[in-house]
Amino acid sequence: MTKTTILIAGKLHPRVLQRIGTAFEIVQIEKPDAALVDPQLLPKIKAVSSFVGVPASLIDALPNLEIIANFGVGYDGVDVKRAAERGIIVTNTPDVLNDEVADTTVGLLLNTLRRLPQAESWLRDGRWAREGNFPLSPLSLRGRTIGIYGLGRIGLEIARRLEAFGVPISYHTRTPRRDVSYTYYPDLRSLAEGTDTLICIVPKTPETHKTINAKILAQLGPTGVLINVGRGWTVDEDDLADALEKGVIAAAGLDVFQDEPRVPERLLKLDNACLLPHVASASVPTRNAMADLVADNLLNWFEKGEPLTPVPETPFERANS
Ligand code: A2R
Repeated sequence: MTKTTILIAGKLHPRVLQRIGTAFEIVQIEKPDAALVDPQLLPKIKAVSSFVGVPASLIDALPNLEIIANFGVGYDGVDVKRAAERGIIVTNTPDVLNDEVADTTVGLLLNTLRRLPQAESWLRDGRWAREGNFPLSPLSLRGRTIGIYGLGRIGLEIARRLEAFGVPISYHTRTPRRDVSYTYYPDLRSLAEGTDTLICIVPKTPETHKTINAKILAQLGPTGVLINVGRGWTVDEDDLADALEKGVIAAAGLDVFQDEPRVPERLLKLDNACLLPHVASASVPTRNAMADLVADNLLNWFEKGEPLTPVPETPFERANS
């Protein structure tokens, strides 16, 4: 029997290939560009897996495509509208990264407030011995009020962890959750007005573009702190750099940027910005779990005709549901 052909578009976690390499015929290309695929292979490809996204041009070039298995919970790089129009299932990797991203968010928050990376540099540079104690951090988690922008799978785990720190928690989503007692704000502006520590964990959608802008940052005020672990897309980086330079807010901790891996020079220069290279889910165990979910979606689709974690835009009606 001929094996089903799967296209791996761009660099992907090696465990995905280890898991599916024997069951399927694998075609690998450097980036998601149909021009890089041997034209004779295009009609054979029934699945695409990618970490960097799948544009409409690639979807259009594959007449027999059935499924796109995205590596990551955010699937904004996949043209999901085009996939849905063609009846192609898109899967992502929800839940398996919630704890890791939430843990990292708390770490980034504490690093931003207590300046722990700078304190370590102080020690390593010999300044502790030469100059004495590291300066007291002007900011602390004590007395803060947390506002979470996006209380989905990950946002909820962030909230649960912060509960243990004894800080009040509020949130904004389009629809209030019935299963939590945190204070709900119906819009982002009032959330920023009512809190001083804004944590962003919403997806990249047309509605969330640059929603954290000068007006929102001004509402946070001079002791305000912004933490972004969602997508760089959501923050107006020029407005943020202005706010950090002028003291409109006190500090920011960012794991995500608009044009990764490029980080604006203005942010790099700022001592009140704590910057990470998009590592929130980037541990060996969590990336392995994400790779397994990608592989299991593909295996389940071709062996049992069911995806495990289809995205809401390409729903899958199970025969017995
Ligand atoms: O608005 P709702 O009720 O659908 O709540 C979702 C919220 N959200 C928004 N909140 C306000 N304004 C919007 N325009 C908006 N769009 C979405 O974001 C929900 O509370 C949350 C998303 O949660 P989940 O879909 O469970 O995503 P998860 O797994 O927490 O990941 C969030 C994002 C990913 O899309 C990646 O970009 C990143 O974290 O890794």
